[in-house]
Amino acid sequence: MSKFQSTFPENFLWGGAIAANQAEGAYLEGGKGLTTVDLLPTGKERFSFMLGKVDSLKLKDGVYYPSHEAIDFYHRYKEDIALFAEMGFKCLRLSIAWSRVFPNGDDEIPNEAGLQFYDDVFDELLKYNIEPVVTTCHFDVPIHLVEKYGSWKNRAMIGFYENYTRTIFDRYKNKVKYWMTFNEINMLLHAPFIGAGIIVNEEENKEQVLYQAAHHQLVASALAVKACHEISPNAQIGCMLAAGATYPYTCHPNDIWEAIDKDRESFFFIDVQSRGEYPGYAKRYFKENNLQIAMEKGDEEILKNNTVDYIGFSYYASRCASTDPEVLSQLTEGNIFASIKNPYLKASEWGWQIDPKGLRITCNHLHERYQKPLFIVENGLGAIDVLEEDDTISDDYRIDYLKAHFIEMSEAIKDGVEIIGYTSWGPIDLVSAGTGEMKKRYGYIYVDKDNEGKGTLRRIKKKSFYWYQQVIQANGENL
Ligand code: P53
Repeated sequence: MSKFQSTFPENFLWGGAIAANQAEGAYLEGGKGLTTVDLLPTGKERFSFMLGKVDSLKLKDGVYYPSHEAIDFYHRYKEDIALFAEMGFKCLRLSIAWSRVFPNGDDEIPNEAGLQFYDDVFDELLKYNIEPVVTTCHFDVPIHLVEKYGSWKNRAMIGFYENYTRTIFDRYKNKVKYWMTFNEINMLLHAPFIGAGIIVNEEENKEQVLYQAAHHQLVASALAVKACHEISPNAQIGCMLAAGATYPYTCHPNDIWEAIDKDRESFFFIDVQSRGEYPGYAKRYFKENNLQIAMEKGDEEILKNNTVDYIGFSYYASRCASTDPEVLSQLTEGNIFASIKNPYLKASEWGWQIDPKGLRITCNHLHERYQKPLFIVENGLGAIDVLEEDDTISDDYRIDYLKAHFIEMSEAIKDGVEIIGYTSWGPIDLVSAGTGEMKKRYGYIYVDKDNEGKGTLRRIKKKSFYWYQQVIQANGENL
């Protein structure tokens, strides 16, 4: 049993989290291939695209694609990492773009320029003793795999992903100690195109397609765990869940059950990745809904023998569940996970319900369910910031949000939950995954760029920069 912690452990990994497609830009440089996210525009059209209603896999003239330049981390990573180091980061979560390493996804030989880029980034981090925490796939499936194979609908993806992950585990085995397989794996059910490169055809049984794709991802994830343990025995590899507790809207038993049921849509993935087998409730669901999940001999054994070392998750908001049609007619907007409005909570400008205590609840739930270390790999407030004439940004609302969440995180640690680290989302402003906007900012560092792509890309420290620097320095003792 791990030691009781009355406060943040000494080696707690404070840091921030970014993703290749939302930060790097340079979308075709260094031999990189096109990915799903490179096709996502901004505005209303983006949402239907993300859900899998995709009319074409070609770029269109006259459309602005925010990932193409993003915040140009590809060229500015040294400057950005120096700023992270100045804040005292112990780790940086980032993702490798699959299509930088294998531009088409099914190539025989990896692209050396892509591999070299991440070598350079990891070296730069290690120079400042910043631990890289690496997601193998953060929403960006090489477009060739979508066109030729239908992405994760197709079992062939398992082999391509295994080859890709073996390549990067081997290449970076002396540099990376923390890995994660698929970002927000449960996103597949809610937004299949951004989640897993899946286009849903009208004639298909959507659930059948999605759960089959989920099976392929789960086997692929387990094979990545296996490969990581073989190639890099000192590394740890985790899963990544879009978390957030679901509360029953009332104490009516039907609402209680509804909340459990809603959470299980997400836990389903982690139950397989962490416990190594399909849970009974999933088998029942498949049977009663006539879903046939094609499995090959050996799949169950692969899942059983290769479970994750830790549970990575994002936490932005909690949700409510109800069975009352009256209540259900008032769903909140602004998030892929539509939720009933919780009358006790305030929401962000994008309608995400702010619930610090929900983080403590989520940590306790996950700990009780899996009995493995947790890693909070995304959390934060997307808000509109104002750059004043004197080049300052007073983002007190962000400090308030983070502070309240940190206090609840420390409560969870006192509850006995083992937490490896905390990486806030977008420590430097970057492109929003959900909306493609730049003005939905999460950073401690402001980036001069607007929703239309205009701006100098200049980096400016916000008030929260200095605040987070102090939190890290005091290891959370000063909250
Ligand atoms: P944005 C919702 C919608 C899209 C991606 O989201 C999401 C979520 C929240 O669960 O997941 C993560 O940028 C994701 C990041 C993303 C972040 O939430 O829409 O892993 O890529 O940027 C925040 O505000």
